[in-house]
Amino acid sequence: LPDHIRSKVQDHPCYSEEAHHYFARMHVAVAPACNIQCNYCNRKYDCSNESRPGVVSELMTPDQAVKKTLAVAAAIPQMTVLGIAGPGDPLANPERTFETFRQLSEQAPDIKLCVSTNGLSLPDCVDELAKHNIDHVTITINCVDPEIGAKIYPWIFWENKRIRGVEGAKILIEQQQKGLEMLTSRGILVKVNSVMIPGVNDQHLKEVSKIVKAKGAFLHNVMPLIAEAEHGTYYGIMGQPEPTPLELQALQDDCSGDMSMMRHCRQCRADAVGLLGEDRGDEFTLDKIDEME
Ligand code: CLF
Ligand code: SF4
Repeated sequence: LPDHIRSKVQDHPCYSEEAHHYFARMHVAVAPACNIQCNYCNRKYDCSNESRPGVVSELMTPDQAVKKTLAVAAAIPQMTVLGIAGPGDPLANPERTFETFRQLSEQAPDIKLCVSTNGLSLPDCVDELAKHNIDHVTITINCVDPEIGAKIYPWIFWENKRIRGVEGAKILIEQQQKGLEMLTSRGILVKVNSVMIPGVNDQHLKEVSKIVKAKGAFLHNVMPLIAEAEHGTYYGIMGQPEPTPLELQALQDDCSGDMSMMRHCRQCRADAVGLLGEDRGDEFTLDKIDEME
């Protein structure tokens, strides 16, 4: 890797396989609203942009999030990255998300800032992301074909209107691709997450991988659909099968000819704290942080 990229990824547990053994990340759940509907989502729970559906995070204000981040940074020195990844879409909550980033970039400039989004509002937010020195952005891109998109996204909320089906998916795809190009042209590292939905987009994700690589994405993270019926997601109710671990690995292998694949994702919740796969969030609830003071 070139030096300027290595310095950005070497202590980021998601962008570097190696780093995830040593460095921790934390998420703050400051972003409740969302501007699209994914068929794998249950809005009562965390956004599947990054996180497992089925876990409710403790929603907090930007001030509370900053307080929590500083408390965790003091307690866990390996915590190098603060991410905002839900429970809704961070960029559908720009005031809350950017107020959190603004305070942290002033008060804890050594912590790397990271954000995950469905991409619908991304082009409008690129300037603001660059302003706060956000070097790592994840876009969840499940398709580049609106016909497939219509099977994943029943609607989007766009210019004060709900737009359904192929028309909505087309706008979402255009915004995602435009946001991706804007970020990579500024040298911001982009990871693309894709949810593998058997029979819907599994074959198509190879094409997605090619296209996002050509546009400069750094890493592709193909994650398995989680569709347990008790989460009340559309796919769960419809009995959509989840990929098996072998099917997931085969697709990751197929995509890997085109770009670096992330294979150590743990589908974290929107308030996760600690090494990947570890969740120390319960040690750092707002009540406990108040007690620490
Ligand atoms: Fe969080 Fe995501 Fe940043 Fe990492 S998680 S916002 S890039 S700091 Fe990492 Fe968790 Fe997988 Fe996400 S293991 S779900 S890829
Ligand atoms: Fe749910 Fe996230 Fe999709 Fe919004 S972007 S509908 S919160 S999974």
